[in-house]
Amino acid sequence: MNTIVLKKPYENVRNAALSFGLTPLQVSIVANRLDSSSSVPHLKNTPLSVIENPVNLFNAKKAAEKIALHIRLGDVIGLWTDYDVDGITSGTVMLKSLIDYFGHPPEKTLHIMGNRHTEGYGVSEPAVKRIIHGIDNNDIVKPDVIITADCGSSDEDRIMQLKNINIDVIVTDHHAIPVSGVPMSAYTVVNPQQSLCNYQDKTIAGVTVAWLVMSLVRNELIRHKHIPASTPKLGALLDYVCLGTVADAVSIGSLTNRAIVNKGLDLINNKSRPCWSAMQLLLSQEVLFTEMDLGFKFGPRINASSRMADPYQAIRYLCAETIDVSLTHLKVLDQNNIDRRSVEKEMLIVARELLPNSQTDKAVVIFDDSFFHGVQGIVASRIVEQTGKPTVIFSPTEDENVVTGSGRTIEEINLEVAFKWIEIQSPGIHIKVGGHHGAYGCAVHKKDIPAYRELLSQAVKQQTSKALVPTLKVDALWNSSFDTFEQSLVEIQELTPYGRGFESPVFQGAFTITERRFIGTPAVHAKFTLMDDVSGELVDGIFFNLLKNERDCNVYPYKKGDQIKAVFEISDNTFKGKTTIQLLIRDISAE
Ligand SMILES: [Mn+2]
Repeated sequence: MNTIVLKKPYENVRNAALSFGLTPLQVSIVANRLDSSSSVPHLKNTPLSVIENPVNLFNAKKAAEKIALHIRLGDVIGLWTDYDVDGITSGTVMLKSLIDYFGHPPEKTLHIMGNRHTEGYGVSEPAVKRIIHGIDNNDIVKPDVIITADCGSSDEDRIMQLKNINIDVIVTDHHAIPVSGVPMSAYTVVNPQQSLCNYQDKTIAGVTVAWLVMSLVRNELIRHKHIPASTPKLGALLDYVCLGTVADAVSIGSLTNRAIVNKGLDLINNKSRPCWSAMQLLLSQEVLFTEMDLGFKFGPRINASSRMADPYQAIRYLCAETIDVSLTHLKVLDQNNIDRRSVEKEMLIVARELLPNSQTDKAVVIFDDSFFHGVQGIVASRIVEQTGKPTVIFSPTEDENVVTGSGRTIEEINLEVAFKWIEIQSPGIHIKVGGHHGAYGCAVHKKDIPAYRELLSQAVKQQTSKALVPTLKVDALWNSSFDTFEQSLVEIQELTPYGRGFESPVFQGAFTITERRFIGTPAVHAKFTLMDDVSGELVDGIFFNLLKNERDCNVYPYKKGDQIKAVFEISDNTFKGKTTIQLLIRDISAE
């Protein structure tokens, strides 16, 4: 059962939004999400001009000069990225920049990703050994320089090993800087999180940092006349940047991120590349893609490749030169995703059985020998939804004494603050740790799990004294100042994109059920026709996974004729070319 909480608007933003001429519905959306009024005028159709000059990114120019030098020398350039969507798109952006825009020979461009299961996140020890001893024991020359993206900030030891064999490492990243500081052995570190960085927007994705650095490399190469001044700017790569941004769940309240998502979606919907057409074919998509599609359809398929199999499969899909080839690769990703879902389902059942009964714990830490590393973050998210508490799911590694964990959280609790607090309380408990506000990963000794559970709970207690329960946040009670559902949806869509930090609006209203039936196989979803008690308007509603199993339909308490309170989002549903308004119901209770 959810606790319903009404969001509190920021008054200064409310006033600014009102005077800027937003509708009452839009005012409540904006004032519940932003704490500063300065971005109000730029929220609709945020233009690319809001993106700050990359020169302001600390060390970006130094990095760009060095990268440009290696390009001019024709050196072998290694690109080292994380294996999630942000990392994979970062790798793609850097590959495309080097090869397509800067004319660097493909055979002198190496993309290196750790194996999620055997090598782990970031610039990991086993992956460094692969480089020191030759990539996969092939006779490929070692890279002369390595550029990281979306990783590297907490990899000093490994970066030092690379430096010792004369490979300079340029770190580009957006993850939290560890307590011990930025990696000293790196040639330079570009990361908006570092205290010396004056770049205003600290919420950009790893792929955005990589893209900004590459745009400075372009300037450098033009300055040195290595490429013509007519070389196009890197704006056409914003489709990839957009995908990484949405999938990494960075804040969509940020104007930079909003501008990137708007432009990227335009490119994707204009089928600027075969991979976007292939996705449309696979999904039989009838309408334009939205940021929700990127998050819920593109992201999981691209992530599934490293979770279940080979991360390079996702690169092959994204970079394919024809729709046919792209679709062939996408079908493999799609199968990986189907496998991922079934593993996730089984793991979630076990995790729910292992959930402690204690209400006083402020965090959940669960380990089981059967757990699978590739989906532990997703399972952690589900447990957060269920319990309302920050959660770390641990799974076994090849070393029987060591477990790796993924943490997820609620908005109010900052995991970066939490894991740094743990680090100070119990130095060395983390064999490895890294992440940011919303998510982190770590490795600890298996014997330390009970201690870790206690530490995480204490760490969360430092940030809140409130009892943590699952909550549903509601923007406003549905009222007569709002327009019809159809017009309201238009107003909501004027403020796209939505995502973390700028969530899709949720309302609570009073309705009478005029029709109810259960659908699906098994029939656990409910379809309603509802009458809005305020306006008398009739509207369709759907409540996915309302029942635990089909048999419960006879005992479900709310039926035709009942007056209820429903928490809902407004959406539309297109079926066979016909679009109708449909409320996505999240909670029903007695009026
Ligand atoms: Mn990232």
